[in-house]
Amino acid sequence: MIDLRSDTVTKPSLEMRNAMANAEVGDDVYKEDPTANKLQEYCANLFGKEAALFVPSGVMGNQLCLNVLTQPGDEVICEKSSHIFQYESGSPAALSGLSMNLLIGDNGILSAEQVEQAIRPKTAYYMPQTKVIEIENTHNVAGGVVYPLENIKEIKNVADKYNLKMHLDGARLWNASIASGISLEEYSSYFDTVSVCLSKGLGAPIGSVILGEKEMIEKAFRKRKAWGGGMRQIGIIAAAGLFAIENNFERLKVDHENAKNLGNFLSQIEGVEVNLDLVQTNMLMFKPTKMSVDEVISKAKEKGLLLGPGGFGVVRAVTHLDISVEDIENAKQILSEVFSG
Ligand code: TLP
Repeated sequence: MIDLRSDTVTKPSLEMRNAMANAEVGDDVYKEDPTANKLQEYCANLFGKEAALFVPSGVMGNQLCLNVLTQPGDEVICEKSSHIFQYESGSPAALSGLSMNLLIGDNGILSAEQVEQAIRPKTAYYMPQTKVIEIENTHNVAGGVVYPLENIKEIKNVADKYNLKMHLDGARLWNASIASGISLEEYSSYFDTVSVCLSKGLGAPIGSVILGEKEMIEKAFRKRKAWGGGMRQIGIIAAAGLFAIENNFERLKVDHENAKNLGNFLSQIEGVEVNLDLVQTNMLMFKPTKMSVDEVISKAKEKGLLLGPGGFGVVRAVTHLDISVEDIENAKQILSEVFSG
């Protein structure tokens, strides 16, 4: 099976497993796991933030960040197809009592003007108080689109003008950085809190890291425990994260080339629409015009290719560490058979 459903499906390599097996460990609830501490320090440094915290998942990372930046009844401005709104089980409301002010972006990207217009007036005491602006880089549902730095800077200016906090869902910030050449530190500098995943393109089996000022991360540490995320000999998985950053970050460009290669091929097939301008990282969204999304997914599966549904009536293919150039060639063959009937 060639599995292009997500970059979360990668399995740890032998070298990664060795790093995990050899990790020094301790009880992280006492903050005594040397490998988790090392990963956190390493990431704080890499992203230019005061502190970092290892958390079990991207969802927990985002939700902890939103929680420590807000009070119940506050509002978060975000894009309508953002992961925090669409795919996190209503947690902003359920866990932190937040409402979401949803804006429709241009392929996931918000403009500063749009954001500014959505901010609640301070004088309207009966409205929710706008507290946080959230953006997602790369933007998943838009197809792994890289947020233009200009928009980020302008949105940050708006946040400063109204004294709002900024949160970055950087599940795939690694991909954005490789595609744009903009450092992780530069991207992070515009945000109060950042959440990045180790278990996506980097290929670790578990884990995310959140970053911010010491005070925020200390609050998140307490909250992580309260939400049942206090872990013990966590070095076993933190070692996989360190290994992943050190060995699998630069190579993301291979995944990007593979996605482009597949995108170029699909753009020439009848019955498929692809916007190649949006194939900027490791994702590819394509719209079947003569078949349903489900039909394409099930026909491809019969032939040994796993695909998933994208956000809005499109098929999603995601390239990753366990996908070779040969796999892409085989995927092309399978897709040409699927679309030729
Ligand atoms: N995304 C998954 C699915 O939930 C859709 C995927 O296969 O792409 N932020 C973004 C932008 C994400 O894409 C994801 C996962 C998360 C956060 C959550 O990460 P996890 O699954 O580790 O909680």
